[in-house]
Amino acid sequence: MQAIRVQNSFRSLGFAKARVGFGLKGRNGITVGRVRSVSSNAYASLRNSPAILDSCFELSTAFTDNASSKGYSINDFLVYPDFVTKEEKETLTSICEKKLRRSFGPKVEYFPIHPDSVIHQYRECSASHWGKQDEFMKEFINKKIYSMFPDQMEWLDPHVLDLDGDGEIKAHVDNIEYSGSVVAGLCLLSPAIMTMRHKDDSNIRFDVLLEPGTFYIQRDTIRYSFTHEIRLSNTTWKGNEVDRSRRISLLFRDKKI
Ligand SMILES: O=C(O)CCC(=O)C(=O)O
Repeated sequence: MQAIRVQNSFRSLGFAKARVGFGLKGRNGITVGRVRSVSSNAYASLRNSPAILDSCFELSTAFTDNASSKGYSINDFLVYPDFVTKEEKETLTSICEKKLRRSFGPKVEYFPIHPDSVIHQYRECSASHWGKQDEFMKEFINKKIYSMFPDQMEWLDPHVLDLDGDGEIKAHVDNIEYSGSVVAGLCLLSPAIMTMRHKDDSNIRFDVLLEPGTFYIQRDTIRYSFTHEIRLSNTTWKGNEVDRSRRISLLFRDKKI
């Protein structure tokens, strides 16, 4: 059985209204959306479609066999491929890169290992402010990302994680003291395969293909009972080689209530 990392940073191992956007152009030409309401009941009912389950997931037999006895659900890892358009991906990547440059300077140097010892060859910053793009990004995040969740959820500052081509993320559970029931990510630049393993039995696992432009939500049973990792060695998806190179993810965690 593999070791589970539980860290002391943010990694360690009702029916209120929410808002969903559908189609206004923001200042950068990005679609940030008009606002409509959905309930937190609708959030709880979100499901991966059969087509997404087929194309983006690989479940182990042990995962399927133990789901009801162990009480976890594959719908606690939701995948939305093509969540943003090509134009939006480029705009968001450029904004994230500018944010990284302001945090670390123009020379691109990756840190070999994070103090939490989970992430290798990476740069990471939290973003309470996005410089000149602040208004635009906050509107985008509110209307496109937070609108997927119930209104009463409160959010920590987003993080930008830049993983070099030879970077990787070891198995961990995000610190349950630091944040709430959601770890969500918007994936940019290159695809990655994320592996989730049950904390008590690493045979209970599934892999998820995260293409650039995908938004994923890891919540509740999967967020708490499964580790997640992105390994350098994991580069084959359904028999095809995945082009693992530099990847940026924009990460959202809710506040612990
Ligand atoms: O980059 C990602 O999508 C996941 C990042 C991650 O595992 C973390 O920040 O704890």
